[in-house]
Amino acid sequence: MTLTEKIGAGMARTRAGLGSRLAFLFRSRKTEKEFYDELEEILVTSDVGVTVTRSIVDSFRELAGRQAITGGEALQSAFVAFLEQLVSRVVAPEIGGPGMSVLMLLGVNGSGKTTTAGKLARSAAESGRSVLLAAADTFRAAAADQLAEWSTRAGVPLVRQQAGADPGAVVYDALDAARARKHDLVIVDTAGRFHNRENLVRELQKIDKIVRSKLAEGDRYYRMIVLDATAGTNAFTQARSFHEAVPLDAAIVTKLDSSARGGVILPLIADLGLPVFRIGVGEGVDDLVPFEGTAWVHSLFE
Ligand SMILES: Nc1nc2c(ncn2[C@@H]2O[C@H](COP(=O)(O)OP(=O)(O)O)[C@@H](O)[C@H]2O)c(=O)[nH]1
Ligand SMILES: [Mg+2]
Repeated sequence: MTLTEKIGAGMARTRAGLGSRLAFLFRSRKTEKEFYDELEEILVTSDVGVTVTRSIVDSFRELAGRQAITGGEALQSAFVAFLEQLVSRVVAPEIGGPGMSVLMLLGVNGSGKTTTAGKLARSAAESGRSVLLAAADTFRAAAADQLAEWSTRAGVPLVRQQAGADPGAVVYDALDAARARKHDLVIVDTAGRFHNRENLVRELQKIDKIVRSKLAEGDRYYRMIVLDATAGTNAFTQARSFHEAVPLDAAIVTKLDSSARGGVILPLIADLGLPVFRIGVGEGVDDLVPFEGTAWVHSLFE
């Protein structure tokens, strides 16, 4: 399967939901006011969020007016082009550099961090990188076991400690080990829950500080939030709140295959300025693909 086909298949539900609602609207005969009211309604109910929906509707209406496009296919093509431009505003970093790369995955429980760490480890290992996994979710005993399964599946080593250990210590050990054994990518899986929110923030900031203190010249460090697309606008709220605690470089949106809405991608980009690095389109090891803005927009309508 090509990348575009894979995105297309993973987007089947979003296409049947958000995509077909949009396509139906563009084919319908409505007054201008009815058209834009309904466009707004579709976007808001597809997790785009009120602020970004308003800005999309206002800018697109202005653009269509300026170009004197009134309806039907021409209007749909203009909207596709408009969305393409919007999702291309920010570009996700590709991982790698002359030195060691560290990728820290953050996000609430169940968002898909451990699964994503496993999928990324496997694809990086397949492309010849020397990968190390770090089990910094020490909050639940099962968390490191789950990552250990992925480490076996991906054929990459794992650094872990017993449940309840200091997650900062795990990261410290992992970075030392990676440096000594010349790994070029360390993927850090973190906890989505601690005794309370303040504790979680403090733990994540501590891990972040440890990573930064261990970086050498030429090393790269990426902090990415993992978001569950089916959480809808809550996923956006999570991204904003984690971004305040630890500055994020990108987002990974999982479970797009399970969402008929999927619109949360738009406010991540348009409001938070966060590029989308990968999207999860299934539970399998290969079901994590680069986010290609143009392919994503096209797959909505095809
Ligand atoms: N359908 C689907 N399920 C996913 C995807 N990513 C993760 N999951 C599932 O979501 C659940 C929670 O994932 P997990 O990695 O344990 O989340 P964590 O708590 O953030 O580490 C698991 O059952 C995963 O198989 C995805 O892209 N699509
Ligand atoms: Mg986990």
